[in-house]
Amino acid sequence: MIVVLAGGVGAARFLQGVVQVIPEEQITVIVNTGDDRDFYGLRVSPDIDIVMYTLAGLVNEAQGWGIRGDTYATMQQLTAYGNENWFMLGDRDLATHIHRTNLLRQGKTPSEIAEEVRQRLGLQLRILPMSDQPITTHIQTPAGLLHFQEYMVKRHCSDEVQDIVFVGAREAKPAPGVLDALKQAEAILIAPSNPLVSIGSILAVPGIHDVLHETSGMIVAVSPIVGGAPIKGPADKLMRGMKIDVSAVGVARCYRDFLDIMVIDEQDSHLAETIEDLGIPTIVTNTIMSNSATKAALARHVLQAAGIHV
Ligand code: FO1
Repeated sequence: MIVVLAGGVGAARFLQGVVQVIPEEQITVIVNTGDDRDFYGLRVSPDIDIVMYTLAGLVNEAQGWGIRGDTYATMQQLTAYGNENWFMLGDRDLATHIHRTNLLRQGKTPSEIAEEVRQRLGLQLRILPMSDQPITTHIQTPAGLLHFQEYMVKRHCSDEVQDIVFVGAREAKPAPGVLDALKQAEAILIAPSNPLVSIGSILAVPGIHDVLHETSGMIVAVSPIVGGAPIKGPADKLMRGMKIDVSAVGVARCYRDFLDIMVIDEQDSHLAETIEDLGIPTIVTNTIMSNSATKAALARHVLQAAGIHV
């Protein structure tokens, strides 16, 4: 079994490659839920939805989130009622949040709901939220402690980043199956996701970081930073705020205490030596996932680096 630690868009695209190379039933994805937030009384779990919509072929490819061809009539009416509209939820996407919230009210857990939706969407891989308890990523800024979606979507990452806080992490537990999957994994792949918020929140769940030290499976990470900038999202602003070099070297430093192999892009080949000096063997390849073939090629490289025959 292969475990993938996943955030949103970058992870979903990476997984589109992984499912081409190994059977879906052999993949367990542990997904960040630190970005979850309630809107209009509905629980939105963006990274779980991004991963599921992408693998089910439903995603709006241009955005990387939401459902392709979705309409926004409900949002328009909510706006007419005076609601805020900085987080755009499409009509069909809202069905997912209504369904999730309804099941939560019936007493189902986030991992039970993820399993239910996965089956309904016809996906074969296992999708586990990192925790069934709420852990919410917040950014400490001069304007106060902001929920990650507020920092990113509402305020367009314009605030100075002073700290990253995972509210609720200390009291939370890994979701059922998470620790066992990590212990039993033949390989653990860290998707090209934001190391500080997406992967950082997974690592903040008590027990997960420790198990990464104990597991016998190889741990291989793909850098989401290429040529000194993230492919998507605000990783650069967060890394700068946290005084981490905005480069594949900075990413490797985030993971250095448990990482076995780092995968970086050809554009960053000059950084391989510096990462190897940290004691992390480094593989240089094309990590730009522009089409289905490049996604599969990257997945093959990463799995082979982890010692998996593909
Ligand atoms: N990102 C935006 O920048 N603007 C939006 O209005 C927005 C809506 C949205 C709705 C559902 C969903 O699942 C994701 C959505 N995202 C939106 C993306 C999301 O905020 C981030 O990409 C993830 O949280 C980062 O992993």
